[in-house]
Order: sequence, then structure tokens, then C-alpha cells
Amino acid sequence: MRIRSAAIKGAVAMALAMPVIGLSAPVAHADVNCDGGEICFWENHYYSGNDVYTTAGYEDNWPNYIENKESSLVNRGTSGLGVRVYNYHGMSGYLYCAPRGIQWGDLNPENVGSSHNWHLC
Ligand SMILES: [Ca+2]
Ligand SMILES: [Ca+2]
Repeated sequence: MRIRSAAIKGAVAMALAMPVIGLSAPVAHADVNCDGGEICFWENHYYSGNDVYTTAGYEDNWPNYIENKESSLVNRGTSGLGVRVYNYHGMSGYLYCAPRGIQWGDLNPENVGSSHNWHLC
């Protein structure tokens, strides 16, 4: 699978529907769900909200639920390559490159990515 759907979205909706029983909001730990070999982007800081995971070696235009919304990423690629992020579809408008193993919880720039490919940084 090159892109997995935003499973977190459903979990958040379920959590919001549950009654609040005087508990404080859960602390967002860096418990990052990103499998080896993948690059993972999230719409919110620190790996929450809608997500997109793509497998190493795959190049793609981003789907609407993450395009121009990314705010954090993890590169768990195993090829040694980084991931270049672009402002437009078709890998044009280069923005930045995320090296292998990097975990960025607070992207800058953010909310601009529209496509990516795997490349040496
Ligand atoms: Ca965002
Ligand atoms: Ca864009």
C-alpha cells in the first residue's frame, strides 16, 4: 500500500463522542506510529490529526486530506534516502528535504506540501 487512510480521524471522532468524566486531556507523547520503510506526515504538530504514510521509494501527489496541511513528519525510510517535499503536484516547487531517521514535530514551513519523492538530501 502506498497510502493508508487516516485511521486516526475515526479514533478522534469516537473520543469526542465519548462523555467526559472529569479527566484532564491526555498528554500528547511522541508515541509515533510510523512503520520502518515509510515516510509519515501529519496535519497537526507532534504527529496527530489526519496522516499519510507512504512506502519507501514511492513518489506521489498528496491527497486532499493532507495536501497543504502537513505540520509534522517522521522519516523511517530504510533506503538511506531522504524525502523531498514540493509545493506543487508533479514534484515541482522544492521546499525542503527530510533526511533518513529524522523526526520533525513542528515543521517550518508547514501547510504547503503537495507532493514528495525519495532523494538524497
Ligand atoms: Ca497543519
Ligand atoms: Ca502546496
